[in-house]
Amino acid sequence: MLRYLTAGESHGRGIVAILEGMPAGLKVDAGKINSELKRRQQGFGRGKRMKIEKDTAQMLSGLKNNLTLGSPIALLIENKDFSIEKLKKVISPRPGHADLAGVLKYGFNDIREVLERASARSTAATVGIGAICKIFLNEFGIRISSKILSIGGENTRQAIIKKINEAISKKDTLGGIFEVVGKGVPVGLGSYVQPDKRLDGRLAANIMSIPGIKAVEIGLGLGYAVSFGSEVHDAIYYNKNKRYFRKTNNAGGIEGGVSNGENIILRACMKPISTLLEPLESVNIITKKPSKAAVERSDICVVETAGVIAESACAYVLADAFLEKFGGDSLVDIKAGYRNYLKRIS
Ligand code: EPS
Repeated sequence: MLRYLTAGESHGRGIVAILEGMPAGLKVDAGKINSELKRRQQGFGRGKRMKIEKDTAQMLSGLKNNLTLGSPIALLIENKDFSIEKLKKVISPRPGHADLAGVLKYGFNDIREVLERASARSTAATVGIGAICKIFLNEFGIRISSKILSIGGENTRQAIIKKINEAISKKDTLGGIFEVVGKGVPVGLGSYVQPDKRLDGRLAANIMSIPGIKAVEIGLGLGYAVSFGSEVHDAIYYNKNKRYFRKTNNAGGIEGGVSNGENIILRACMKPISTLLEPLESVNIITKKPSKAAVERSDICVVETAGVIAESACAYVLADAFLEKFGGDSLVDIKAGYRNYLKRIS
């Protein structure tokens, strides 16, 4: 139903995204897109680049008078730092980054040719697209949020800040775990009829595609492995308002690859940023001699940012699944279909 493509290098002219499949008649407030882009740039532990860039989206197509036309929506986020042609050659791959695999795969002798596109700067495009998907989902009362659960093993704000300060002073980096919650998601998004229609699979794939993410769990996730079935499956009840409900939500709002009407809950682990100011051992790709890994300007900790990007990835998947279920070319038709569906299942 929905699809998107991104383009752009970290220090190229800008980051571009094209989203296709949004129905006509959706009011898109550019301020909402820009506030999401701003959220992506924030968080304790971000690096110097975020002081240079003030990400804002220029809407190039797909809108007239702030209303979607049903045609592809293209947006551009210009880079203030577009020094790509002048930047130094990089010859010592950073462990953890795409550097080594990238030069070998594409046949480059300068890691710069890899890292410019592999950079997480491209996630500005994901967030721009996600913001439009959030605006769409909000029309149906669906809201997505995220929060940090832990950073470097610490889980209180004070201890987290202390740990990040420790990483800064040690010239090191930190990862952590964040949680994303989707509220107001109706029962019936996704399907069990084909593996690629399963909502949990689609969410996990899109979250795992965010640079630096190494694990995703839905609901109780890995916790399921240590319990009896009777302890973890969410018993079903029915109330006077003619609604099925659960007292627990270990399933994270998805059963059989289909949303079950409870909140969608997922957690993901972001690894520590791989550019280290005190670099690890590596190898010079020209001489093959030992050489410390390259040092590029980077961040110390971006777990909060990863949460914002994951919200966008979820918004994209939920909007896609929503359009698959209630699809139509215009928002009015989708709303009518959605009302009918709610009536039928009540
Ligand atoms: C990022 C921009 C990048 C990095 C970071 C994320 O800018 P620069 O390379 O100029 O500092 O700060 O990218 C990475 C962590 C990475 O590994 O590539 C951004 O816009 O979020």
